[in-house]
Amino acid sequence: DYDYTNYHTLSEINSFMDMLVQENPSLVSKIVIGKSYEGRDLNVLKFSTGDTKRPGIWIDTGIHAREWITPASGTWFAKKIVTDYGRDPALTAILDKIDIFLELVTNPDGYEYTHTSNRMWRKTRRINSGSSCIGVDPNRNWGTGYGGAGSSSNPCSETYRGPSAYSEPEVKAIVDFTKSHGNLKAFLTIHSYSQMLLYPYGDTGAPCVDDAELDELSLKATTALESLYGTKYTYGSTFKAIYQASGVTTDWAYDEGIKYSYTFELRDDGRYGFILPANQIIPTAQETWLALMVIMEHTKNNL
Ligand code: 0X9
Ligand code: ZN
Repeated sequence: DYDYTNYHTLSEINSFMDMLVQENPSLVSKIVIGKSYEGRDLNVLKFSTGDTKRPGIWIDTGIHAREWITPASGTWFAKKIVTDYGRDPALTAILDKIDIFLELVTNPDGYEYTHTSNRMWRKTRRINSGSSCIGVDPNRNWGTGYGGAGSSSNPCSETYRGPSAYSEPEVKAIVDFTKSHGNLKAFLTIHSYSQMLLYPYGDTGAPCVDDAELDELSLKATTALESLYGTKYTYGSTFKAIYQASGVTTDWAYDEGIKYSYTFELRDDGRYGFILPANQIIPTAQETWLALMVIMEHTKNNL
């Protein structure tokens, strides 16, 4: 059985996905939305209780390779969904109307590299022409605000934006999937660390049209999260709450018309940072799930 109290390699997470599908074939399926730069499958779990084309909620974890707590939490979410469907009325009501798409290891080349070579790797593993530095920041590579302040043109930078918008196949695959789906209502991208809930925009201090609603929903979500173990979260627009960042996922998703676009920054607040001890995986996943449920319920009530 899968051990949720430890971090896992890419191949272990891939086996987890296949097992989950095998054990819950009427609820879970696996979609391959593309291939990574190094040729690995980009796997997405689809949770769906109906065969008609329903609205969708997107969740991705592991887009930054070293943020191990995020795919670890994501696997726990996946198990939670199959356990709670038909038992928890709130989740059941969501899944009776909406499909959930969960990409656990959004940057598989980078994730593999953090296990084999450098635990602190963040970016993709693209070979940059004209540079000996490797990789692009997949959270600066999106087309909205691409190239702006809060991203770098230097391939050696941790926030290198890449040669062009959507240059990274890991990013492009999500763009293509989102467009072909055409009906995503929430887009939740999970990072660590800082204990924050962030909404658009990142590239400008100007509030987005839905600023008031997204702010109020952030309060509800972080209140639910804090209620379990007292973990303190701050929230706000990316630009105001954290720093200027352009070409980020949520700015793109929001401008695609997906109103409920949020970035989570999970535990902790810096004591361990990216190297969060494994004994915090389950509590982190449990508390985060409460916030996700608040956002998913709100999404369901506002289709
Ligand atoms: O800088 C980032 O990419 C994110 N922080 S992290 O330490 N996980 O790298 C925050 C950027 C805000 N993200 C979005 N608005 N999508
Ligand atoms: Zn990150």
